[in-house]
Amino acid sequence: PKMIKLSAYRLPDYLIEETHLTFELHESYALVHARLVMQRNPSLDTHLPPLVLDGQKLELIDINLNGERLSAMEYTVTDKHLTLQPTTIEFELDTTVRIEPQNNTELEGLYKSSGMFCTQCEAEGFRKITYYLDRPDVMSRFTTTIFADKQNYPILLSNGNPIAQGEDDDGRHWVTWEDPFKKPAYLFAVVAGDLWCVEDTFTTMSGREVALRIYVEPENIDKCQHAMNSLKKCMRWDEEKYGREYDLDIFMVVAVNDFNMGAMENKGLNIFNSSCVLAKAETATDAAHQRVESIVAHEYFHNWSGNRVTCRDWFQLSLKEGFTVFRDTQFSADMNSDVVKRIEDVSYLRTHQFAEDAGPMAHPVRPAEYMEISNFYTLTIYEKGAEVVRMLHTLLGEAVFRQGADLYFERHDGQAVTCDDFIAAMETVSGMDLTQFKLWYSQAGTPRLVITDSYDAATQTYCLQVKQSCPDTPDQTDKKPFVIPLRMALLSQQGQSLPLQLQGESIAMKGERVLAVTEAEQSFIFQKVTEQPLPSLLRSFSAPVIMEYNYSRDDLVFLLQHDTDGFNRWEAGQQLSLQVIEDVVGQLYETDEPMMDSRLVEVFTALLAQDDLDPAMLAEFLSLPSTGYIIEQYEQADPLAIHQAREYVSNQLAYALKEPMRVRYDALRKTSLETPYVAQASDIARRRLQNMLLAYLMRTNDLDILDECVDQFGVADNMTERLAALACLVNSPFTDEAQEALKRFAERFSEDPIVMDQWFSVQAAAVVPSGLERVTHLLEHPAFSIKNPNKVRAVIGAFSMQNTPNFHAEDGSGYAFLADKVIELDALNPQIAARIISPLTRWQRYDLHHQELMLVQLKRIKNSGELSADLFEVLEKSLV
Ligand code: B3K
Ligand code: ZN
Repeated sequence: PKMIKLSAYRLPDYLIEETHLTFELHESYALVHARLVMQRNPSLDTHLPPLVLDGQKLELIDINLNGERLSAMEYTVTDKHLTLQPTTIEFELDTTVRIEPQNNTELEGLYKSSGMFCTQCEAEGFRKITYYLDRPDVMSRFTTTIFADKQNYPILLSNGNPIAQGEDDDGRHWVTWEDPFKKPAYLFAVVAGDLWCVEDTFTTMSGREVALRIYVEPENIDKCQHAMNSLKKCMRWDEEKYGREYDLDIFMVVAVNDFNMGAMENKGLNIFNSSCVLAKAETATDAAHQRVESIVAHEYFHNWSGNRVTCRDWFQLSLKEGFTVFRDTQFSADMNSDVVKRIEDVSYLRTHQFAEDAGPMAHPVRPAEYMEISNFYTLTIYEKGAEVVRMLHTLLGEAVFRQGADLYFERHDGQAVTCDDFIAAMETVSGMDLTQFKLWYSQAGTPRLVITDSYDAATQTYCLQVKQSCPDTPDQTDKKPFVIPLRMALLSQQGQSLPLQLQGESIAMKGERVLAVTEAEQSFIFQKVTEQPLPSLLRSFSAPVIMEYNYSRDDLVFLLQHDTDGFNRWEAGQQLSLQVIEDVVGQLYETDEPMMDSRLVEVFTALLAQDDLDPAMLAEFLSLPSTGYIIEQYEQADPLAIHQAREYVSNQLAYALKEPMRVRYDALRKTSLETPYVAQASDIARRRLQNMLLAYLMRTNDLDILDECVDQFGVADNMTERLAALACLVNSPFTDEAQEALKRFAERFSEDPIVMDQWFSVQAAAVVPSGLERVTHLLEHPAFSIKNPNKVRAVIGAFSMQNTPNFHAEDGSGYAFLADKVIELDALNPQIAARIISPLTRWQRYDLHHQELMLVQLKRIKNSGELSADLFEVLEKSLV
């Protein structure tokens, strides 16, 4: 496979004004007929170069140009292209191709999932359906007719509005859909199946009534209400927050079981991984409910940020993804708790995106090149991209940012544009020059901020010295300084925010402010600072950077209790816990009984005793940094020692805090028993704290608590409590109770694949001896299928991402297992293979012993035979 470069972008030679598609769906094949109304791109000269259409895995049956069948001499077909010579500026091209959706295991293009036909076209799947100019800057008006057996496929859907339908004598029927909006092929979709739907309506801000439909397999019809509620909420929110109104008369969501990602924003016909739509109390956890809410919103928001204004080319992917993730996080923050949402997002970013940015696949938010675009649907494009938009929001302020968004949508409605166009709109409304800010789009790697300070009591001046740098990443060295918004406050000894007046300013700002760090080294001098302050820095994580400031542990304890910024309270606690765990990592090489800094127990005790503390915040404060995050703090991590130290600290906390935790747990559990399940913030917070306390308490191996846990597992009316109790049992030494619970769970939910995914992953992630053996057994379970991405993620993904002691086993068996599965998967579904391999690609983060073991497996995969382009690119980059 060859590198595709941003610098090689050229306008398309031809445009497709209209696209008329006919699908004839049969059990063993499908015929796709395409009539394309085309023209030479009017922005270019009138000479007529060869027309090169994309097409893969297609069998060309018929081809006509302007109504005349082409002879074999008049076109050429390769495994990637169909080439022919137009003779007029405007022309019509008709093709008929034969494809085999039922044998499509890649789940890209047209494929079958649980008896239904569905499509996934982004990024380059449309070329597996028909010959086309499969690039986002070719936008066309689509009409689509689907023919299928009426009995098996009563529902036939595509984008836009249905305009005609009919029945044939042979038991087949058809429906024609017309999408009035021009769109790139990646937003095309068809669905055919035996589906039921939940219906509702939404009246838009201008008073138009929109029909809302969620289509699912009949057995899931009782699990759609939460998604429907979420949809109505996010439609209203987008009107209120961004002034964006929905534009078609119908909005459809379809749930499919076999899906490579979460969901897809096809115009008017979103297709979802069923795990991201279906949710009800008995089967879905609180986290799953929140995921449904945010993904429904994300896909809906794409209707403007992605569909009405789309990307010129795939290098601009973050234009729609970063912005849309930012929009969905704002929405979730508004629906739930903004601080908790920020904590969750930052934990995820720092554990996973920072790891990506420090590894061999590191790339800028706007990559300069790629081999396989599917590999670039990354944490960097999505999450770091959202952070970049968030920084703009911070620098411009809410009101100006909104003006910029309005201008962007207005200027570019109906166009395929670039990240520069987005920034240009923000420059116009703010009057700011964002040239330096744009380095966030072109420079990869996580910037470091090192901050020191000094206070001079005599002059009452306080100086913050800020240094920034960014490590080298593949193909990038000597990076220029970024624009880093540093939100900060200065706290008095009592924890009050001091007035902030920089030298040269005549008035002081109260509370907090945002400093714009723009240079490699920069000082900020505050005047009239009446006492030695304690700085609260990078509040709400105002930039995606690694910040170092040398707080003492007592400072951290103070900030955890008194900082006026909720996020920074949590952050102080994370720093403290991290230091305590790191101490233990060091000591474990010498002794089995390390000494743990008592301040952690003391401050946790104080927090537990504080009655007025929001349970959601308390739960966040009591969670130790994840093993993955701790690993990221080391140059060369010893994953087993880190796991052991984290376990040790957790156990120590559990024993030390057993009494207050038990009292609190009992009270919360009682409320849960008395309160019917509602997936709303306050109840979610209660259950989260309750489950966290249960997990700590179970560490004490107390039989009385075991009874409580078994009871919570058995009587809970919701999956949040049930699954948490199951996880506690499975991770405990009480194997009989665990086995019994697993058995009962499987009996009860065997018919529900999404619930069974949770049953699989709880076991795959269990940090108990012989974890690999258990996982190998799970693969043989009748409910497991390697062809289903959710199952692969639930078993193989959970094992390699969450099961530190077993995946990183000293003998390399965990790595060999993952390598075997990657090889097996690559032949079926390259996108999933290229994703699931990622823990091995992070080999440089580990100690030499683990590095060696990982490299052996990476090389074995590389030499295992013919690889997909997806996997090839990942290996090529990981093995340099
Ligand atoms: N845009 C899709 C992602 C498609 C990925 C294809 N490999 C989902 C989303 O971000 O909304
Ligand atoms: Zn998206």
